[in-house]
Amino acid sequence: MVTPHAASHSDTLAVLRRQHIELPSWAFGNSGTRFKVFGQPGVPRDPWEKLADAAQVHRHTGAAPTVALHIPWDRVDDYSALADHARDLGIGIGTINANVFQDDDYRLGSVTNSDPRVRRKAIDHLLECVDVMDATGSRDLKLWFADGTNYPGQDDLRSRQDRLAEALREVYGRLAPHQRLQLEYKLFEPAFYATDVPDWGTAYAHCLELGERAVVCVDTGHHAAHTNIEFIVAFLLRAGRLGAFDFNSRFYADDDLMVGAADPFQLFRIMYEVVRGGAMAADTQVAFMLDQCHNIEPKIAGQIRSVMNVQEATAKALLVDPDALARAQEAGDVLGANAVLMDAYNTDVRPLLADLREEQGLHPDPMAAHAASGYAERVAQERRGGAQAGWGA
Ligand code: LRH
Ligand code: MN
Ligand code: MN
Repeated sequence: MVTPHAASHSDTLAVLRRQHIELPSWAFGNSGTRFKVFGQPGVPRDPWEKLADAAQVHRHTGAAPTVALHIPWDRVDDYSALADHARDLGIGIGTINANVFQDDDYRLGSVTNSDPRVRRKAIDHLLECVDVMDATGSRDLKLWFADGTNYPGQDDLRSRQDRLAEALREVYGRLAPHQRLQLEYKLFEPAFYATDVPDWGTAYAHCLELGERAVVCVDTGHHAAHTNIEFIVAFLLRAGRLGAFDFNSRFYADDDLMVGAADPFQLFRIMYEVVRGGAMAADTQVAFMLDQCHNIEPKIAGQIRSVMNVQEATAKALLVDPDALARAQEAGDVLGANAVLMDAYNTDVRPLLADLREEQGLHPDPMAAHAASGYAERVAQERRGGAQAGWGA
């Protein structure tokens, strides 16, 4: 058996200590499926309370210091005041997600719509999101388009690419030099026949046209079954175009379940490529974000569990011994090379992470600490009539 001893123990701890996982504001609101949104007691009534819940996740994990906003779900009058509020809570505002999918005008698409009036409206919203970034100090604008068609012949596939490129060019041109455009792809849904940004290749090609600060966001739930996501990660990192992850897990479609729940081995393989590609370095340019909905489980605890799942996958990926792996690969030792990875994956890293938390002054078990804190019971008393995550809001 090859004993995993990859990075030295202290290097591994240093990486885990600085690991930063961004939370989605929408994970704290009520959510559901097309069939039912289940309300939960104590859910936030506004963006200010969503930040308070995110701060609770950070308080017990020490690894989730920023929150992504979704505009207009998180629309407020004063975004710098919201950023101050985040700071007072010990966290910060991260990525700004645009929303051009929840308006009757977007029935046939947003930036790819054949109607120039609708395209203008969509682009204006994207530009407004850059204004929000200016106020919050955010680096990343994340764009996901629900655009696509349901029937062959419904619209011209190629013209829609032209309209998309034109819109992206205008938004990219509005960014400040320190700001980036994240382009997120998704295989299908809500469009079923053709989606305008269906895969990483399309997103990557548009990013290349735009310039260096246009990067691809990999939402792990947005692929066909059995897609080798770690290959995409390796490819994009090599090309310098992996901008972010939207982590979640799936059994069937875009399920938005807790990351690492459906397939922890896949998450490990992804995190191994992240480590291999140098993206766990202190100056990493990759944003690690959760994009999940907790329809039936408690939301804050669901986020805590997800952060822990990413930490565990990362710790295991850091245990892969690169020298032993390279030796086995060079020797064509198929089973030996595979064993190096499997030995790391099969290591129980929970004690290591518990020690790390204690060293940071945290409870070794964030789930237990949150449960014992009484936070959920307190907000259930204080908050009445919590808001929906955004869907249908
Ligand atoms: C689309 C998506 C995208 C949206 C979020 C709410 O499925 O992954 O990132 O912004 O869900
Ligand atoms: Mn996403
Ligand atoms: Mn999604």
